[in-house]
Amino acid sequence: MDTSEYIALEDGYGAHNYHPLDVVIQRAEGVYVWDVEGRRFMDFLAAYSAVNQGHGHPRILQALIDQSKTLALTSRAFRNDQLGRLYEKLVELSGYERVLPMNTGAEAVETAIKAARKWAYTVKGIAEEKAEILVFDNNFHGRTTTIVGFSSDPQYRAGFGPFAPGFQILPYGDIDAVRTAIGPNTAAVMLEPIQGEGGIIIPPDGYLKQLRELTQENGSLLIMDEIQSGLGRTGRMFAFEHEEIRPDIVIVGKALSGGFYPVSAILADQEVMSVFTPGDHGSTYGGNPVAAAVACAALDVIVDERLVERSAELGDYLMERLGELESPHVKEIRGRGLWVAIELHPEAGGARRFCEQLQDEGLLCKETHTHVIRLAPPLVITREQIDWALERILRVLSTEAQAATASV
Ligand code: IF1
Repeated sequence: MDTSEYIALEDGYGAHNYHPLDVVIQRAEGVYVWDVEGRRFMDFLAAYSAVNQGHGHPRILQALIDQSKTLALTSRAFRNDQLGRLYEKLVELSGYERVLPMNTGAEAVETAIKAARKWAYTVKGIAEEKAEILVFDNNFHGRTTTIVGFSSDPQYRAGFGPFAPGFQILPYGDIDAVRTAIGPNTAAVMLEPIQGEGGIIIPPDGYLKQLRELTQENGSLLIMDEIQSGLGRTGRMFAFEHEEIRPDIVIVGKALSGGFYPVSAILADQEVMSVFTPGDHGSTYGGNPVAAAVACAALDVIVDERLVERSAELGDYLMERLGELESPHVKEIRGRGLWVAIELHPEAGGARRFCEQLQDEGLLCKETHTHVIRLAPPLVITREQIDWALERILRVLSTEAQAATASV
């Protein structure tokens, strides 16, 4: 079958809940993917930062194979010999005392919400059913009805109500709005330290530190969703480290398994995690032996291959080279580590067509929020591969500019 036949097959039987680029990928390795026609592309999305370690990393693959051959699933009704290893590794890596493992990012976000609410009632002493969690516009924390209930994106909410109460949406980056909204019933403030889907939105310097101070004064929890920003993406193990704060709950996922298997978790100290008593919360696959073995290998790769440092060094290089970009279409270029947004002026007509031109040049990027080209390659990328990608990005954005100018 060729590309169009694969697309017809997928579109003929699947729900149309995505609008993907028309590329049908068949295999992948490192920073590269190949489509069914044998065309090679460089992946500048890395499955939304789930593939920080590069596609098909042999150490993680081997862990998946070995563990799957030995013991795949026991359920948490029994113990297994892999879960404790993952707990220990995450505790050593993060400095938090406890781990609660789940599968998808949304499940870990829901777990953080349950932890914050139960902590609010049993520790802070908020009246039952009165706990409130402050969240922010342009957030993305997943697709469950509770989570989309506090999304500011009309499309994520349309048709899916009624929604869970107990959330207040505030402008992201505006500390005065938090100072006004935080109160005796505030259980927690939850945010992405850098908003991914929102367009790689970096808050004002000092904002995270001010949130930390405000939540400490108020006696509420600070929850960081690091599912996309974490595990090296921004040049630190966790993006909150750019402001040297310590949240009360950290949510991890995606690159926690290097793209091989859904693994997520929340990290917290015993004071928060001890609100969960046996039977409070769980999941059939959460903390299963394959998830644990794969996540251990994925974390080892991040450390042993210095992916955090690479992200910082090569991210600086990428930003420096993008500084050469001369295009009337570009409004702003921003980023941290190997996570960069090229925001276009609305007159450019949207980022999608630039992504489609880059696809023709052999580079796969994904637009976000209409006007932003998101650059997020696997953290194993080399400087030479970045140069290869930059040549195409600079050409497409500047050529397009010439064409547009010519057509005026
Ligand atoms: C889709 C977006 C990115 C996340 C953060 C929680 C989750 C995500 C910060 C939930 C997931 C994914 C979901 C996927 C596409 C992608 C995405 F475009 F949807 F918003 F990355 F920006 N917190 N993000 O980024 O994790 O339940 O998916 O494991 O839904 O289309 P999940």
